[in-house]
Amino acid sequence: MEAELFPRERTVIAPGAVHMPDWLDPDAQRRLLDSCRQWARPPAGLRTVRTPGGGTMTARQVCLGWHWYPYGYARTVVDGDGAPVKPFPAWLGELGRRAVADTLGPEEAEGAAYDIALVNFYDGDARMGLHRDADERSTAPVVSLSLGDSCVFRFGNPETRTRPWTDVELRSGDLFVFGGPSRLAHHGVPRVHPGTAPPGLGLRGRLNLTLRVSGFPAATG
Ligand SMILES: O=C(O)CCC(=O)C(=O)O
Repeated sequence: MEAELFPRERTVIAPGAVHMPDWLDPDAQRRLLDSCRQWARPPAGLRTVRTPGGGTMTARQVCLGWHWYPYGYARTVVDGDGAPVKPFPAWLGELGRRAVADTLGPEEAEGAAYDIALVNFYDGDARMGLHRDADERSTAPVVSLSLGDSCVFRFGNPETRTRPWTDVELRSGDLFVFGGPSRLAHHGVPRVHPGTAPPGLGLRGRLNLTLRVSGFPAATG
């Protein structure tokens, strides 16, 4: 990305919702992309998500730790190949806690046992409608990491799918964390800007990882 006239800075978008530009350096982005490529392989790999109304989500998805389907979690890909969900690696949980400590402070990160990752891949004109991440039992902050093409990330309010909202440009390497009063805010991706990924990354399209704490008892599911 060209040098900015004004450097992008940490911004509080709403109470408990923080955008931290360039949190992952180019090496960290490449390593995370390599992992995403592994996770995307079958079994339990990248899939098209079908919604109960008969539609499909345009972003394709792979899950770690717990498998998300509309609208719940399971230990196997109940709406796909039926394989066990891939494990959630300990290093990703550490990354999640560090992300929360760097944005909301160390107290917020304490005890946040991240155990779910949803990895969304946007190519073509994929996007994501406004929704809330409300299928988890824990109120721990959601950690969002972006790789590849930049996008418009729409961050709204917990009450309605309508305004007020704030449109934030998320670029490769950016971190966005939402917790506290913003944990259940509506959010979505109305637009991805094709061809804007850093040339050295080697990704066409956009990947987003959200890390979440399930709050589920370990033995169920
Ligand atoms: O792609 C993004 O930045 C948002 C992803 C998202 O909203 C989700 O996984 O629930």
